[in-house]
Amino acid sequence: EAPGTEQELTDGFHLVIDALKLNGIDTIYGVPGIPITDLGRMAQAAGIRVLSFRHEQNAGYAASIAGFLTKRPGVCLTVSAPGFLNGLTALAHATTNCFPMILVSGSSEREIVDLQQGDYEEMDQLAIAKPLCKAAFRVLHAQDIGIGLARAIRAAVSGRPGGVYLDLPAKLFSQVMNADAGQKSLVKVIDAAPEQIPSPSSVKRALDVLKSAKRPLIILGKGAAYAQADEAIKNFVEKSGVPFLPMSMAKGLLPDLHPQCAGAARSTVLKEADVVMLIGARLNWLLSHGKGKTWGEAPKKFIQVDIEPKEMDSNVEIVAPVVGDIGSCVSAFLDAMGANWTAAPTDWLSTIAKKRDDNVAKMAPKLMSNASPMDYHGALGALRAIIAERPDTIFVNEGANTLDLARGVVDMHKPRKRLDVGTWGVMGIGMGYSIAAAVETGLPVLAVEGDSAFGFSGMEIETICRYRLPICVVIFNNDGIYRGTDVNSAGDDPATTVFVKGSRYDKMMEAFGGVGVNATSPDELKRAVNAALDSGKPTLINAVIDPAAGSESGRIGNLNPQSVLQKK
Ligand code: OXT
Ligand code: ADP
Ligand code: MG
Repeated sequence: EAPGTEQELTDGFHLVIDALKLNGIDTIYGVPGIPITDLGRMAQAAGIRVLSFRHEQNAGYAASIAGFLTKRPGVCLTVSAPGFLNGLTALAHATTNCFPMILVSGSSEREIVDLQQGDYEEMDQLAIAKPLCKAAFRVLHAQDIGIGLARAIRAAVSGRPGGVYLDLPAKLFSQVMNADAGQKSLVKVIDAAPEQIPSPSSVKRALDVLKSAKRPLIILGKGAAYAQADEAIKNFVEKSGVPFLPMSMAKGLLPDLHPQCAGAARSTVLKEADVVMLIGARLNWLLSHGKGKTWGEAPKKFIQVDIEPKEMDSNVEIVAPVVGDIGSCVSAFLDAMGANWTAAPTDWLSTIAKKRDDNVAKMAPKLMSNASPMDYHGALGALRAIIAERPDTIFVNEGANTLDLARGVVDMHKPRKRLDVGTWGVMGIGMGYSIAAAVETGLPVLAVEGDSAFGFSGMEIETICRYRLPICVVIFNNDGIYRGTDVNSAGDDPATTVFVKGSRYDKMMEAFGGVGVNATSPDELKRAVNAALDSGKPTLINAVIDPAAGSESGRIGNLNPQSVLQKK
């Protein structure tokens, strides 16, 4: 055969890009460098949106939340060894949170890496990624790129979603093959996350248990938000008449102000419920493992709806496991409930309503405070009103007090509008999440960040300005981690939990051409946020919070180990 002309050839670069496009992947989050700089350029030229970050961890968090928001794998692209490792935290985070994501990383030459001969950025990346993700693949030949990407996509989104690693050695990109054969080698993934229909007997068992309850409770988790079965879930909850408790990122799946919402009566419902149906929520630390003081004395029966069979009985006995995708499970419940389902007993509903109204009434006056410097409640009262008026805004949230208090104060009105630290309680998701939320949804984003939390991804405000994204970052600046008042009694160094007092984070934003505002009262804060959301201009508001206002570790101070020898 005569050697082909340029038009008849393709190479690794182009096959990767063609494979992504064939599978509808239109956005890449990453950081360029050897060996993937040209891949990014060519992808951009081919119409893929390539967002270039300042640190791979933030690009990775962006990809992970893109997966949560779209049910398609978010893609993060990194260079070898250090770039790969920077992205790996986010890949592990995606796996832990059940978000579909693919970390695509360039890597060095196999022959040299395996003999440990000291290649440029040498590292056995596949081996390192494996224990931290759902699946890991390496492609050595251009003709396998199509299959490699197909496997990565399917692994990320099918069953319980998670993070997948795809290793692409530098040499692969310049490998050449016949263009026709190359095109034929690509795979369009059909039905990547097939419906998983629950068994009819498991559906009947679950409804029988639910029907027998005197004090039933439904707990909605972020798996339910991910499922995008919003109507079916709403119909099921309403038809059942059962009160529901949203986990943090499930807030808004049904509105927080829904009459059946028990969010403001959390401890009461967990203690007193006799039957608990978990939908896309795990009985992990956030639910005290389904046992102990939080759950009260009365015996409980758990029903669990989850796509992952191994989740059942992970912490306590599940009397009615329902394995399937949430959309199918909830639809099956609706079908099997029939026309005359009896709603939950009214005395249970009124117990909850009373507790909820008490808690809401207790909080109300705190939200009206216009004190300066602000406390958390005063500042959050202003933000809560803004979100009520602009329910489509995506609310990103991290910190300790900044997180825990915002979760309670700021009601969510629509599904998948609250994005936060998730299963690990990790700091650093803020700017990556905000960028992906703006890019994937086109909606405005309000990121409410503790000053410490912001520091983990703060450099990405340059990225926000560069892409002119409609993101308003509010920093709750209390001069430190939890509080800004700690002192070091042993020497001249500052205490370990405090920062430079009176820092002006708003000035950082101005350095990149964004809008910076210093807000010292709830009124100023409210004006500045409204202006930012109206204009869509990248904005950072330094909200000055009383350094003494917070408490150690927010609402989870009980998790700190205590020294027997030294009491705080
Ligand atoms: O029913 P009761 O009476 O009990 O009342 C409850 C509700 O019914 C009621 N409620 C309401 N009342 C009235 N109205 C309304 N609307 C309403 N809604 C609810 O309020 C109470 C409380 O309700 P809640 O919040 O639902 O219930 P509770 O009991 O808190 O729930 C338990 C949990 C466990 C589910 C919940 O607390 C939760 O989800 N917690 C998540 C906590 C979390 O993940 N925290 C983040 C990690 S903390 C720490 O690790 C930090 N670090 C270390 C670090 C990390 N994380 N990562 C990395 C990479 N490196 C280091 C650091 C560095 S935080 C941190 C920085 C902190 O400093 P910042 O400056 O950023 O932040 P500041 O603290 O602001 O300074
Ligand atoms: P939360 O932190 O909100 O309590 P978790 O992350 O602990 O939520 O739990 C989410 C659960 O949802 C996981 O066990 C996961 O397997 C499950 N899940 C995710 N997507 C689906 C889906 N489409 N159908 C059924 N279960 C799902
Ligand atoms: Mg702080």
